[in-house]
Amino acid sequence: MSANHHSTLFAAAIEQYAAHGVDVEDAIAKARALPISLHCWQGDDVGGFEKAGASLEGGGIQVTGSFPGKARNIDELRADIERVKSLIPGTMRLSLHAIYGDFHGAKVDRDELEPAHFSTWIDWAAATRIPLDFNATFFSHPLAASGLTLSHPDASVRAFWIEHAKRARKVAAAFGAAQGSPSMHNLWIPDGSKDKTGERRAARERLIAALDAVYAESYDPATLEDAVEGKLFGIGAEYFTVGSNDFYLGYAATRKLFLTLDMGHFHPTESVADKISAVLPFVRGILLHLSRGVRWDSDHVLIQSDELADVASEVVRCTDGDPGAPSARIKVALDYFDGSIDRIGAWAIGARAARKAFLYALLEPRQMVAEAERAGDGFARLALFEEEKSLPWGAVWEELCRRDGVPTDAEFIAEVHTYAREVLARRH
Ligand code: RNT
Ligand code: ZN
Repeated sequence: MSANHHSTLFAAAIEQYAAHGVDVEDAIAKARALPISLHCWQGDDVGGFEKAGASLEGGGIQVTGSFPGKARNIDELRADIERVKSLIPGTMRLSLHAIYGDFHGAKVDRDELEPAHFSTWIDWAAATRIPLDFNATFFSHPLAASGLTLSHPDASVRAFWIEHAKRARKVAAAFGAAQGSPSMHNLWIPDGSKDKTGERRAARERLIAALDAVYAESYDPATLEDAVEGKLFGIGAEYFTVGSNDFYLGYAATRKLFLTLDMGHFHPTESVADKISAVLPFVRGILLHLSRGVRWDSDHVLIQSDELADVASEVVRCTDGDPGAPSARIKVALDYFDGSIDRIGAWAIGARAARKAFLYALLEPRQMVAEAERAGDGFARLALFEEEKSLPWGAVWEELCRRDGVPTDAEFIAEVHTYAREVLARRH
């Protein structure tokens, strides 16, 4: 579309939204300011750079697909992340996993991790202005192969993973100190059982004790925040998941941590959007893992679904209309992986969908909806929710892309194809 044609449509959109009590410039500014933490693991199918000792056995993380061009080393992954960032408007962060350290080929076991293994990431983050978040890695390791880590009956196995998690928090705190904004450390463990177990209570008691050891040391919240992520089930752990959502809701509430809500970690008909206002009063904050479950926890590429739109609207409502305010107690991260299509394109489709969803939510005629609600006019309220869907938000999205110098939807596919041809095709 020509720039002229676009300006005409954008001007019309401003007017139409104003008639609905919505300030388009304000929505653009707030959508742009919301930090979205890009997950590093879409770039290499959750492989990481820890060669020796790695094992894909156990852990419930599964990536399917063997599309060519995946990042094979840290330089390629960083180049890919920078490319993806150039395809997304607005403020980005990056979520690293512990297995993505810069180990220079050395075997560094998980209980030996140091901030020094991430010093080149800290430099990269400063140079690219992408603040870092972090995740301890409790999968792809021989001591996770049994499917149990922090809740393992063997105290020495638990001790190994406790040490890993403590060190991961220290790495995250080093990120936070260097970047001047807290690094979010998220903890997810695969622990569970394929079949019936008499161990539910004992396993959960062991997990509580292990987590208490992990979080014993307190850090300045200006450098580190901690989140715990539950799950419904995993592949190979269909019957019992030690760290279920109920478990972590209680744990986060009593220990004043963030609770991670991953959109793929619930029964398919459960509404994650609904959980936000239910949980927020009781926990330190919420970390969202935006994802798309398809039948099971499949981590499909995020798209503009009703579920995502509902989550974004609830985030906007629960942050008083400013989800990116530093004081907002809801943080947004991405978590999906697909190795069956162009990985850069997959990454960017999801990140763009996330930004779109928040822009759309910020453009919602909230005042008019609230007025209809106060007046007890349920019909008008529902009609407004319907009307919202045909308001010209696409022109506002295009404007945001243009201002940030990233491809518009019409340019997006060609941009991804160019990188595939010029860069990815050379990786054999
Ligand atoms: C797994 C969790 C977890 C992981 C990442 C790689 O079910 O969702 O967040 O996807 O840490
Ligand atoms: Zn997740």
